[in-house]
Amino acid sequence: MSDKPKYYLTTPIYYTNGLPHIGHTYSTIVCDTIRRYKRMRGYDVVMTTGTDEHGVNVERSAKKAGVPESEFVAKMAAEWRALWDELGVQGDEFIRTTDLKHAHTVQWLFKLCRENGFVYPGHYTGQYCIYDNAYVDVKPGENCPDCGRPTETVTEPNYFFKLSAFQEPLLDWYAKHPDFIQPEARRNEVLSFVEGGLRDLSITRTTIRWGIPVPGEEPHVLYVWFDALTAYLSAVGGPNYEKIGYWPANLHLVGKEIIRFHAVYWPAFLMAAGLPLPKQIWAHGWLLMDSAKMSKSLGNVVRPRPIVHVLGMDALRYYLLRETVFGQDGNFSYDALVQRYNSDLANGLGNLASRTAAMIEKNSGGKIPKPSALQPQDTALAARAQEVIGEVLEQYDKLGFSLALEEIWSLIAAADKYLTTEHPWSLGESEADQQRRATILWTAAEVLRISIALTHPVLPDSTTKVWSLLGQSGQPGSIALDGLRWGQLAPGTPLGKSQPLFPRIEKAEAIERMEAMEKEAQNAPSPVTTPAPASTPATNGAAAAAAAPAATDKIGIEDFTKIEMRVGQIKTAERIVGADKLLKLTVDIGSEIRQICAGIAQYYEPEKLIGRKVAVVVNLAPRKLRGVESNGMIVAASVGPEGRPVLAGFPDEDVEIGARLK
Ligand code: ME8
Repeated sequence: MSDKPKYYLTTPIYYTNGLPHIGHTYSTIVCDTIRRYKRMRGYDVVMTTGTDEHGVNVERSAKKAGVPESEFVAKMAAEWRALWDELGVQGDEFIRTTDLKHAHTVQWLFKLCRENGFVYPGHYTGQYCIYDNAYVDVKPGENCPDCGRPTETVTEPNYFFKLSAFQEPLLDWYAKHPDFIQPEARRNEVLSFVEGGLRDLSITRTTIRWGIPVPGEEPHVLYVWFDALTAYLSAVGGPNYEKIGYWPANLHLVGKEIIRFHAVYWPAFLMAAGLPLPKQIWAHGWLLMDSAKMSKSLGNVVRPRPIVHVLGMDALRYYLLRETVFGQDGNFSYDALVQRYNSDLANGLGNLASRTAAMIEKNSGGKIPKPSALQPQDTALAARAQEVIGEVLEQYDKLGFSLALEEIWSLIAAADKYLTTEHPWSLGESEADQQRRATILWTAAEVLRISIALTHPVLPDSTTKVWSLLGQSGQPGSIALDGLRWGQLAPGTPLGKSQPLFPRIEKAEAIERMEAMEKEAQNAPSPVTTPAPASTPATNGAAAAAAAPAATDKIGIEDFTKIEMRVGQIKTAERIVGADKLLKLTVDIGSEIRQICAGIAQYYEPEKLIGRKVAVVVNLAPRKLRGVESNGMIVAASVGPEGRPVLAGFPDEDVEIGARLK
């Protein structure tokens, strides 16, 4: 067992009756950022996310899709999981409330509450909101006060939880643990709710089939919130939580609309069962679209994938954490997103990295130079960087992501200004000038190294590229932030390969592409009703020409822009044993080197392909061909009846590697 201090945090366990939008993405990215940050501070961290798969809503959605509930939720959970992977989210535990280990934990918790005298049988009649899975305090015929949708009158025999018995214990707990609920406004809201008196809570249902049964008491199934909240515990051992060692959680991060479930019901269930309570519940604000909460029911959602396809996952992560003050509501706008991308990422971090590396390449033989006599402006920048380290860690500890990033970007701006005022490019070749230039370039590179270490939890992808550009070993995620100090950049370290970070993008075009993809996604059928795409190896090898499309098959420009094609250069090519048609290629596409399999082995000699420029579809999902991973597709014409592949190329002009085909 690790002797590092443990840190356990959770996202909400998301409903599977819809697909993730950037509201869900926000909570998950925040958790992932905290997870990465805590690791860099020396903690043994576990993060749980997952899917909340029971309830009448799922019953109805599955019926509508014409599939069994289990199939419905399995497909939806896979979609959620895949998206988190694409966003670089490193969840350690993905718990599904249909997992067997979860059902056991829920039944165990119910049993403990019952044995301790906090569960009793009764009947309940009330207005129920099937969308929020909660009884609501309205009259028959009235809509849900939370989501505005119709409620249903439900009468059923069920088991009650004696929530009323926990008013005093909860108030006592809140008083003794002033940081239990964050931020302050949410704490006050919960306090006044509990001070107003607590009514017992119905925690089983007999009107719903799709849920975790109460053993020996069928048709009672457990109330979805009793079920879902327990997922936090079942992910880390359930009844064996002590042995696993991560419970109680340090942090449940949720949106503000579910604070009551987390800060009142959940601690009451745990108290009733005699189990330890989580240390903190943090309820963040909402992402708004046109001033309303972004939500599936209002239909005003924006999905993460189009943004990731056009700007990259780091751009979305940066925007979400920088633009909204954590805890408050924040408006989403494509305009602000692209603005931030161009100004902070392309012109800020990206530019500092590329200009510093280019100058070191040119003047210092591609090795980190050795600084010599320092001038006041060098030491001032060093002092500022050292100060920023402290301030950023302090902000991250308070979940002040926006301020932390502001600090880092002020350091980047200071380094940019320093380069401009010191203008190392205009120094000559005298010994003194060379030494001065070396000092300036080392100083700029050291600012970059520190900025990268501090930014890594938010921008995992691009910081990894800059880290290797600076010739640093390992991954930035393994930096110990507690030991980060000015002056640790070793002179003489050779730079790594330069990779484009944040290519500048034309705003109108970027927005048009994202909006077109978003529209397309909204009109797409649910993944549960859509058959999986047929597996056609040719699409990942050389593109075999499909039959010419019929006139009615024409596509719009928005479909075409979804395909990202770039100029690539073949670096290596080799045959694959046991696959006569396939070649394994490595292709430089500007931003990275990709491994791609192409079905051209019968027509092209591998050694003759080296150095050849080709058109590459770069945003195809990776797949395995004959056990070899292929990450992209080389474009080729298919000629003659046998479909001989002829590689598309650029014979007339020397095109830049990575240039986009439009
Ligand atoms: O409530 N802005 O699941 P859910 C910011 N299954 N965050 C948002 C958001 C927005 N516009 N919309 C959603 C459930 N979220 C239950 C949770 S936990 C044991 C059970 C985020 O799929 C935010 O974190 O409706 C919110 O609390 C959560 O998604 C709701 O996800």
